[in-house]
Amino acid sequence: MMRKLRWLTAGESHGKGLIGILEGLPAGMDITEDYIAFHLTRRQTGYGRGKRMNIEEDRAEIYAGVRHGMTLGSPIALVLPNKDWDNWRHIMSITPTEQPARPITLPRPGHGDLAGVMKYSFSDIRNVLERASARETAMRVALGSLARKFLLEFDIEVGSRVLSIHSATDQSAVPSSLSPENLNIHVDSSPVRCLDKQAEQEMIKVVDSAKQKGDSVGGTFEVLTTGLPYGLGSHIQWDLKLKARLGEAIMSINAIEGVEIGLGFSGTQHPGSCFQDEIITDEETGGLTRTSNNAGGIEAGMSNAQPIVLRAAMKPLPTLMKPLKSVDIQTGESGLAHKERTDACAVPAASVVAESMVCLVLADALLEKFGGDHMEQVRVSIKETGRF
Ligand code: EPS
Repeated sequence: MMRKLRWLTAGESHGKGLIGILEGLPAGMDITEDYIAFHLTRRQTGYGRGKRMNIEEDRAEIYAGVRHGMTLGSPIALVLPNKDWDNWRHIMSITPTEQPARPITLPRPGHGDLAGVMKYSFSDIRNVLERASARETAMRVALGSLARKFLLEFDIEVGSRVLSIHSATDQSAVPSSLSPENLNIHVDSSPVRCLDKQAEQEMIKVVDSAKQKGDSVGGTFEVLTTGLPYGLGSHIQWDLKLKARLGEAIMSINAIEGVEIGLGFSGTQHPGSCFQDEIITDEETGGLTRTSNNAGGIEAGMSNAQPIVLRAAMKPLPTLMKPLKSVDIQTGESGLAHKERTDACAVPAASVVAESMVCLVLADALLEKFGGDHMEQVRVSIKETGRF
């Protein structure tokens, strides 16, 4: 449901690399490969990742759309090579090979293995798992960093933190003095990207324990956005609603099984009189503000100038070192699911991916309302017509 931006990714997890194209960003925005690399590194860190992350050192090359460090308004193309490709040249060979690798035939419950081979009539699960892999989210973060830079030009900040991993929960609130960018600086120094130090230790423990048992753990995280004006998205049609657009983007992330905005599910425990955010005059600015932000910054599908608060749930990853029951798709015999190198926990990485998806959706919605061909046009439009 992108209206002004268009983007696509290509690439298999153990192929040559990932490719992404983002079209629709205005001309005149400064961008460097270092800025993109900074956010790619944020996604790679996080307690519980497997050995693959020691191999990859993600750095995207800008292939098109930028000249002398500035966007041209033309499609921006990024290439992100897989360092691991050297170890996979034979298995993932693009040309036919005389001795193909043994096919994978025992689908992992919870992965795309079974549905994928049925859908595409494959006899080798690798033909599905390579693209179903969350490796692809590296390119989303690369493209999302372009959208993030665009938003930052207008003081719109997006940050995130992990709220829980398995049974370990961080109950702390984000101090109002901590902007989303500062929140990121703070939690990026935590191996599990959480604020509370005691919760951090508990989270590390549950990841260690899962790893020891050959198991995996999921969790929840929160994405916060500040600085948005009124009126991104619209109430007039289902596919224009900002809430729907964010929901779609977050639900498209691998292993994400739920999204909530504001109080979300827990809001149902409050009567309307407590849930709704009363409107008052801000004594300092003379403008309008709210007594609370239970709606999470969106009302009737439009941003309401309050911070956007979004939470999401990631299921435990399906590749297990102690595999579950499965059936061989070639022989029909019972067996144990395919087992390969994986992450015991990827919740911290998923929170950075979710930030990136939020950046892409919000940049799109901002351009829809204040769009222009050049950054200066967008700046003037926001300054003259934006209401905060
Ligand atoms: C993934 C399995 C692991 C992860 C991978 C996602 O890869 P491998 O099978 O090569 O060890 O490390 O994530 C990434 C490569 C990444 O960049 O996030 C999976 O099956 O989804």
